[in-house]
Amino acid sequence: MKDMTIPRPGDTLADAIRQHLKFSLGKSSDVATLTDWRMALSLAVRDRIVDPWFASTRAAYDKQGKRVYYLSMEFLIGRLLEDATVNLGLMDEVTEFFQSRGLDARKVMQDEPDAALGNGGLGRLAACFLESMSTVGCPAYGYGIRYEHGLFRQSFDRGRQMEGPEDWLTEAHAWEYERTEAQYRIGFGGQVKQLGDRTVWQPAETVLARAYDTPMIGWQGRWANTLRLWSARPETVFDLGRFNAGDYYGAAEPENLARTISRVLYPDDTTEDGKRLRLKQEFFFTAASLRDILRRFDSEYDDLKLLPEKVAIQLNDTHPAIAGPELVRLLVDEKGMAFEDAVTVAQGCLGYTNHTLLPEALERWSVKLMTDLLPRHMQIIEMIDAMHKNAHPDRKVEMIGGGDVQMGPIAFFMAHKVNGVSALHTELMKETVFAELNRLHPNRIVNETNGITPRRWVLGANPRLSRLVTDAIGDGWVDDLERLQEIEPLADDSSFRDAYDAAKRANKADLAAYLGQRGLSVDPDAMFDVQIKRIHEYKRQHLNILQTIALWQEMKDAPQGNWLPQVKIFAGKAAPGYVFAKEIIHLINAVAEVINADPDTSHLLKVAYPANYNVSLAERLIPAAEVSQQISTAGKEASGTGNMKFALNGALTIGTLDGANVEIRELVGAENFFLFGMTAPEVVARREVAEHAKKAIAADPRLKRAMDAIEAGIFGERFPSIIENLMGHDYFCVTSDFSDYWRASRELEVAYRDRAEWTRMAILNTARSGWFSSDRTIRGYMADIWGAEALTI
Ligand code: F58
Repeated sequence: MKDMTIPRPGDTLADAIRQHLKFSLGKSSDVATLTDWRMALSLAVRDRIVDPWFASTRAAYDKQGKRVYYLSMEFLIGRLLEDATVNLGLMDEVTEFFQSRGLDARKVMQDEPDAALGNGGLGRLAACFLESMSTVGCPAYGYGIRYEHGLFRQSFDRGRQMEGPEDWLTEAHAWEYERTEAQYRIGFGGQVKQLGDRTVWQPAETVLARAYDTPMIGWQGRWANTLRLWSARPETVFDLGRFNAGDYYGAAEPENLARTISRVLYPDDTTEDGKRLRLKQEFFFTAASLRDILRRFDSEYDDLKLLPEKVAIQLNDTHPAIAGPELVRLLVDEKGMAFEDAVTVAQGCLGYTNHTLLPEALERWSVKLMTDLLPRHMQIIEMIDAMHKNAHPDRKVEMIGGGDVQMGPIAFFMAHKVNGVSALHTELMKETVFAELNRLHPNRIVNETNGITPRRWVLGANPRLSRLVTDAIGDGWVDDLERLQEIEPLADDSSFRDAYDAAKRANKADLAAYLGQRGLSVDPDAMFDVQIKRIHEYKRQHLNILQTIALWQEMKDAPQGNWLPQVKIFAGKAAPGYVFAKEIIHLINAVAEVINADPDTSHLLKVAYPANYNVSLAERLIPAAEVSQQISTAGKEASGTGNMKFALNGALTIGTLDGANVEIRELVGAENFFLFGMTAPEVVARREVAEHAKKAIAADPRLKRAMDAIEAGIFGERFPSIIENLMGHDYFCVTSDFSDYWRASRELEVAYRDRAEWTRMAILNTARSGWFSSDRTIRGYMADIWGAEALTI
């Protein structure tokens, strides 16, 4: 009879898993597949989130404090099961349950598909923030798009990147609750009419935004927030008239068109159609989120002037920047507020985070497209621009300029705080892209250096290191990461060092086995050197591979030399339309093929490029890394967050003074960091030197020889676009930084050979990187930008 009961959190987890297997999945344990077990476990864990989730929602209502709304086009969450299990402290129970059935709990958890609803750092930051907001008890909602297809699946065909669709939703998924009642009508196009003194937007086309909620549980189940993702659906599902007339395809057209909006993450925006769809996506989720926010506000308060006191809306980059004009539209056109008041209220609510200074990444939309798709918003943008010009007649900045609507300046003006994501980046924002706006609005720009959640990136991903730390200092570090400092004295304790080393060695063995299953055998005793991130010229994976070629050439000159065996690991995707980045991938794979097959050196040097980098692969690679490659052209990487994950997991950084590398180096100590390369101002100056690349190549015979080898076709093709770029304008100064990178790489090898000293440095990296917890970052946003208070249940 016991089997007949519905699983409740009061039951043991084992009972709940068994009951879900039977009643929710209709399977008996003798025929259950891995996916059945994973779903049964997920549902059992999910049940345990519901009570804290309800309690958090209730506590936020009772307190009547400020709620935070984090608007982001991307949430790169990866898998949720392990995170939830870790946060609820259920890992041991789960491991035991599956062990008794001859199953490996980690394998069960790895059956979950990654929710890859993001491109890279920006999306992953949003996911870390969701977890930290729950951990620190910040009442918050994440708002985004429920893409049917997340970031594409990467494979290689003769070394070249191929893209396939990622179908995370076609696999069983346990975490979301569809909210049929939370649905809004979102319009596009049409006309703006004046009805008496009221302005009315009459859209030509409308779609419905339907909410799907995923609870995000914090550490120890102390609080749970909601990630609310919008899915687009048609108003009329089906055109029966067309169907009856025999037009079967046509009958489904309205549905197809509507669903396109939430079909894929970041469609190619190099075509006019792509741009239109992207802007539609941005407005779609922003408008639905604002309506939802106002509905919640209206249910509690009746004075809209209170909005800034109760609502903080954070714009994750300019992707949701249409929130400014849309909020003003809602307040003026639908709530009857005066325009100036509406702007003030909106500014009081909005904050804007900038993630890049790269000019090509700053969003702008043609006036024509904006007018066509969002005619009322175009009028409001003109009014906002005029208001700003009135207040600052001498201003030298445009919200509408060169035929384009500039989303950066709009987001800046409509926000009461604008933040950069590392100290250096924030200073550069003030000096470059937002120099003029900073002059007009001093004190608006603040810095909030990025962070990462230690629950996923240390406790979950690196259980061996976590156990070691917890044995030494207790588990208080998990939500108070700066307590890692307490292990600092142990850096001088040889038995702790041995244990730390053994944990790293075991992580490396796991990774070696993983690479082995993918056809590449590597020696787990070699040095593991890792560069994982999106492939981009400014991140300079080509600098790394050039150095690898040069090293290989020297090894080949003297294979009997005292070389340090090493594995160079790369992983990352290139945007499908980014031809140069795809050439870099092709080059790395081509070099890997030749080097890995070279009998003279293959015991010394291997190059690995596992395909389809995602959050789950990062969780395997980072704990096994000994060297963290953070080698961007100074001034170009806004912050980086991978750099923090590596340092915490005891990899030593070789890097430039860029983004948060600067702060990492300050904290871990210059002597525990391998610095090289030009500073941001030196890069700017270097670009002014005539033929700087040619000069750099001529001055470094190793670099010349490596480039000659590529040109000579040693790696199959000759990669002319890369060679011409490097010999030509070399905007990212790969050639000029090469010599110093070579020097630092060799110094790093010398340091690595002294095992005790290296491990000491690695321990110091772990001990001193606690500041990079995203809990600290979130508390910074709460205090400096949101004015939100932490709550408990
Ligand atoms: C990244 N930006 C920054 N953008 O490059 C990185 O330095 C920073 O640490 C991180 O944000 C978090 O602040 C980033 O990931 C994107 O992925 C764009 C999203 C929209 C499409 C183009 C890429």
